[in-house]
Amino acid sequence: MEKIKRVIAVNDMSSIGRCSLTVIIPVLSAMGVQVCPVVTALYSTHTGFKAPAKADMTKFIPEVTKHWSSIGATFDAVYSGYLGSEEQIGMTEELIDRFPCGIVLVDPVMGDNGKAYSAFSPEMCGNMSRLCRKANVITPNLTEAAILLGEDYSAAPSEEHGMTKWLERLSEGKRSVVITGLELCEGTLGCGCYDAEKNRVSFIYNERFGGYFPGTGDIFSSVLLGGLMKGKLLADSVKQAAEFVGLCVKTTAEVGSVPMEGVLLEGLLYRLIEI
Ligand code: PXL
Repeated sequence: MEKIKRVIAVNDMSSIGRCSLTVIIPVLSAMGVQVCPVVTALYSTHTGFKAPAKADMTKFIPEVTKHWSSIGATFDAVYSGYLGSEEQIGMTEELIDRFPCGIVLVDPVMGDNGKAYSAFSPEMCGNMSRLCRKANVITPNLTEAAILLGEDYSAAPSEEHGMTKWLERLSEGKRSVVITGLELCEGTLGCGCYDAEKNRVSFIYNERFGGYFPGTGDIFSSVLLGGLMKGKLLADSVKQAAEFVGLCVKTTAEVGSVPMEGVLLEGLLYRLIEI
């Protein structure tokens, strides 16, 4: 059996709604990766539900990393997602420095559908931009790409040429970039992909299914990371991630499940075992 690789996943645990660690752990485990969570907060549900109960874990984070250093723990990747404060963004930067890894994937979770999430101030968005500089792969959706570039979401490019410019600007010539949620082509949902190692841009289109489901960004980034940790090329990993998310959305929409509950992942995880 091959050595099991492991990833530090800096994210929250939302008990209901299938996002963040409740999807990251099963997805990466199915792909044969050990997830070591650094829990930023506990939520009763994700923030799309009204008034979730929350326990902030900021103070616990340095204790976790200190203990890991004391036992000489090592990791193959760092993956960060939803971070609740400027302080947590700073702690994630420290963690990346403390545990040097070949793969650092930052999903700059800040908003969707053209709007920043309510908890994200302009200062936090600036700090997220700084955190992205420590990554070798970032996976913003179109809303987050616009925020990182200081551009207006409504002025986002609507064709590949303009989107290539956004990908190149986000990469700053250094990091790979995957922009998700592109509607460049009627009836499809696309991803733009800049591979910094190969200096190559590609676009991937999948059939678009109706409805908005929370947590799909987390599932996408997790499958992508799983692929990269298996040594696959960025574009191949993006394709697999987009196809898996598409399958989850299609299955969920067919069943008619409540969108706020996220996608019905449980019955589809077996598909990731063979990837
Ligand atoms: O999937 C992103 C996410 C993560 N964590 C929490 C959220 C959201 C999106 O709404 O509310 C708590």
